[in-house]
Amino acid sequence: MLKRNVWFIGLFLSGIVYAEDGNKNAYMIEKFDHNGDRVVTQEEFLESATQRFKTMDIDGDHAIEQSEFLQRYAEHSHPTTTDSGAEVGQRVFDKLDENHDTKISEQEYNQSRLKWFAEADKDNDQRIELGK
Ligand SMILES: [Ca+2]
Ligand SMILES: [Ca+2]
Ligand SMILES: [Ca+2]
Repeated sequence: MLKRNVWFIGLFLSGIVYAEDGNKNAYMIEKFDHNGDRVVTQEEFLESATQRFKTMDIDGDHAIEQSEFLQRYAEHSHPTTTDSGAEVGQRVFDKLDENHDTKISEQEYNQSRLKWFAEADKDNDQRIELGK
């Protein structure tokens, strides 16, 4: 369950909608393949991560503070009856803030992004293609 949430979080942060496991790669290609070769390289992926980070870093200090994160999260999340958006957002934030300094640094952010990349890159060739 946690793993599923974490994957959802990754999709949320990248601004794409939730996809079932089988369609992950298709969604990632649709979203991150900038040059249209149906392959997402690590560079293409991190480029998008950097853009996204800048969008979330409202005051431009190269860190996403809790308030910035929760503000963005509230704008995009759809709270359910069992979980308020703020609670979920807080959990996501804690997960991303690996050194617990109440900020998500660009490094922490990129690290988490690389985990998504690795998870989707099943044949481990640093490229995301359909089905591998
Ligand atoms: Ca490409
Ligand atoms: Ca900031
Ligand atoms: Ca941190």
